[in-house]
Amino acid sequence: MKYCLSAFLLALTLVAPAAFAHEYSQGQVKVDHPWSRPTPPGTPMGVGYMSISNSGDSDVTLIGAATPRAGHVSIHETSMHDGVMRMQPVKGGLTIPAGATVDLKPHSFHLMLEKLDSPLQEGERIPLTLTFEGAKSMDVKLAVEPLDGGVMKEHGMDHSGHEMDHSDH
Ligand SMILES: [Cu+2]
Repeated sequence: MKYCLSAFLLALTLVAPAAFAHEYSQGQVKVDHPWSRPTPPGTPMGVGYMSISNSGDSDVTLIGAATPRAGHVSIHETSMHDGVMRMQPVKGGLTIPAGATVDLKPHSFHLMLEKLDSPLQEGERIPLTLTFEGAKSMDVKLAVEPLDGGVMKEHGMDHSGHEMDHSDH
């Protein structure tokens, strides 16, 4: 399963999210191209990716997120430990330093949409509220972008791998 997860993440890295760009600005925070992946029926978890920029002169920390479509949203980080890909919660939130941009993307930081009420469908826009420390909360929409056929199969594996990974902790 661990191997499958790594293969999936590699595959995702090679598939550039092309579709459509959209961005949201509020005060010093800009959220660029929030997007997600369709989920197979019965899969309880989806992902959220975006790029967050902080043009202010003080740090901003993403401390939470919520959507009506999921029971819970976590901020995760994917990292390598002894050659094994792992996901774990980002403790204390994800800080976007003054003047910096942090990318939530495959293989790295991401939001985990847990306990989905129904599968995420290609073309949907998922309302998402981002909660920051140092900036106001922000409403954005995750665009659910298409998967190509080749990635679909491994996408399913990712979620089983992910669940297994969580049970380790
Ligand atoms: Cu995760």
